[in-house]
Amino acid sequence: MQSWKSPALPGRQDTAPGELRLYDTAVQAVVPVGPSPGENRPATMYVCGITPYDATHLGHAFTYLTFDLVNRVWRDLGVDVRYSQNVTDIDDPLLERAGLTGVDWRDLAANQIALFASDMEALRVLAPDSFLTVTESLPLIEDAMSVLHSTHQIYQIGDDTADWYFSFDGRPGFGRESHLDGDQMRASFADHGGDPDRPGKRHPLDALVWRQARDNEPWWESVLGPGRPGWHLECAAIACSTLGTGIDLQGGGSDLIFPHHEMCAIQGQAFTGLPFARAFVHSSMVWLDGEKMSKSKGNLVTVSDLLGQRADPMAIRLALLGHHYRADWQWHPEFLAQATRRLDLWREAVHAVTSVDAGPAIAAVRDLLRDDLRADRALEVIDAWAVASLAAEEDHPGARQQMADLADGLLGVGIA
Ligand code: 5CA
Ligand code: ZN
Repeated sequence: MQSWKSPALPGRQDTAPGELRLYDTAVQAVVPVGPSPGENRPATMYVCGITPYDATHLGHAFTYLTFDLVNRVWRDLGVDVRYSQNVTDIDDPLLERAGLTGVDWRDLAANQIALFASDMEALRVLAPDSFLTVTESLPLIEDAMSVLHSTHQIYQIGDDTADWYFSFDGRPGFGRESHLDGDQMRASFADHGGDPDRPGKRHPLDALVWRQARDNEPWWESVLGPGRPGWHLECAAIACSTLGTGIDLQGGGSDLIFPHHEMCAIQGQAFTGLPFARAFVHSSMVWLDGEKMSKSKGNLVTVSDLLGQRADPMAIRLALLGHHYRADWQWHPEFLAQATRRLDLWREAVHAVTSVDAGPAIAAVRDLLRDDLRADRALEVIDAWAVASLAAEEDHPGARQQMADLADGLLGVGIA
């Protein structure tokens, strides 16, 4: 699938060497993520993409902005980045929405993917290098499934639907990403589309890898007969085929910690024989009306709604970046009003005739972002520089351009 158009990055400035540190859900600590200084290899990042049945809401946008910062910090460190993102364009909620609205599921998906891409472009999110839909990826998913089949790691359950399941079988390493105990896993599995109580399964946590064709559902031919793939295997197969094994970062919102990312890791390891990811990073949930913002519940504010109300996309970006990626927070329209004032201040300062040295502020912003993406505090550093610049009596040579380039390149906020 064609992704969106990336904004141009300003020329990279010389920076102090360093590394990006993030909270790894598996390690339960802030640790270096990506190549270490002097290690000459690209960073690899897979971020779980949208299920395209409704418009991008601010929770999705917050998640993709979090990983956009990761991408930008790595590039600022001089690291090449390989970024892959999927689109779950065949899934139960998408088929249900298509059925309810009388729209062909393919048209619903295509329209929502186009809307997502235009939202990402407006928010100046760097486009992934690989942006594969599941329907485009069936051959590579089938390759992964064939390995699982020939190595007897999947089985067919004996009722007349004959779906295929990944055999959990108490695998070593399962649980190291999410740290949940058995009861918690079972509950979370049931809450996120799993079927722990389905009769005929060998273990409640066995996950569907191939759903045999049903009447009125799309299906494809495969080595396991006609049907469609299971969610976790899709992401594991797309990640491994686009980026290889041992990727630096598997990312998504915290609602994907279990079962999705635990299952991706165990299934990816099962068909490659190698560890799936070095780090698992999760963005917090954005709430609205006392609950997680979600398409299924309908409590959401969409990016396209705000753009339709003439919000400046850079103000939307700033409203989201003002929250650290690790603590859940609730959306309030006042965040957009505050961000609009902040954007006005920054614009005024970079277009003013006076300024103070940007060097210390730029170094502080870099340190804050490298140390667990403290974008919320980095924005305050730029506020202070802007206020001081507007009150200054002289113009510090180059400072206003340097600050505009930093905001653009590292934070993705175009203020020129
Ligand atoms: N297609 C799957 C991933 S393979 C999926 O979860 N799609 S989604 O459309 O439901 O979500 C897309 C991304 O947005 C996921 O990373 C999800 O964790 C994140 N997300 C969903 N709701 C929120 C929210 N309220 N706040 C923050 N991130 C969210
Ligand atoms: Zn995924």
